[in-house]
Amino acid sequence: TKTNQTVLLIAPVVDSLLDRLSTAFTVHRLYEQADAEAFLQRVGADIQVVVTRGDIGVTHHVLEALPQVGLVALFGVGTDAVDLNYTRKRNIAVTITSGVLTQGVADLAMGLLLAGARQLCQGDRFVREGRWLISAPALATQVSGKRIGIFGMGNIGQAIARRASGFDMEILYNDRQPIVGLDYHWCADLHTLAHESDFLVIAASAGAANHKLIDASVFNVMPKHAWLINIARGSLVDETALIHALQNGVIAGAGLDVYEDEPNVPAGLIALDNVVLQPHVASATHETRQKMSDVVYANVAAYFAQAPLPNVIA
Ligand code: 8YV
Repeated sequence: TKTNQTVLLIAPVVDSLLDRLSTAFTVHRLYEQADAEAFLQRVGADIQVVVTRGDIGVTHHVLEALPQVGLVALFGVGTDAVDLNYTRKRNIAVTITSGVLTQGVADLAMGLLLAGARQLCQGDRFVREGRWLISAPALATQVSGKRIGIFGMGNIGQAIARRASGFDMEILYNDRQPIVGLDYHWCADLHTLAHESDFLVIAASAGAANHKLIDASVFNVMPKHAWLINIARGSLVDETALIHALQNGVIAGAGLDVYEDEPNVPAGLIALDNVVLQPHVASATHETRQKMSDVVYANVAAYFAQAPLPNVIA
């Protein structure tokens, strides 16, 4: 029955998913509780499923208050905000919205790359502010024919590569190993990739092992004309070192969708004209979010039906 199928929602998700979940199951919203601790003490024992966003995850502390929980269903693909060692130990399954956001995220990666190199934001302001009437626009940087270096060649990295090949770009990548069947140039390490690329695009999953991996040592080997694009996670980049590199002409610019401490974007980045900033929206299209909702719902429903979980990881 509905009452013993209980879901805890950690953070807001799209309304259509909230509506569907609420119609089928009992849904508690942690983010609406004034006193989360008291709330967890009251309902924690009833919760069987946690639904949360990929970028927000769920803390140890909350999971500890849920003795019956058997599934964490992520609205997203990044698992860095969930302690997978702990969920494994507790025998809690984790599902992600695999596959459905690949294209949207790859689209935004190319958007950031083009917006940065072709100065789309500057051009827009130039027209709106009437400056075109009195002067000529500045020259920008060509994208077609350049080298793109993709760090992290999973589904998203490969979708970016396919788009880049449409721009006649030369494609290089780094991943743990060369990927069988991929006809792009594999670089054995990040620094070689960074050194060889006109555009370095970060598409790797994040975790403790690659925290702030893109640091000053990486920026220092990048060509001065190179751009950094990040649609993965802010934690992969040493943001202070990035700001320093951008301020001092160590690299040409950056296109960023993700940050170390969202939604706080450092004033140092905001002050720079050679960066394009987006508010973590790579999967935020009507089409993608609808598919993500469907995947989350399917996994929660499967769990309660004691059926195999379609998108389980680990
Ligand atoms: C979303 C994401 O921003 O998939 C991820 O890991 O970061 C994004 O798709 C987020 O999970 C939901 O708002």
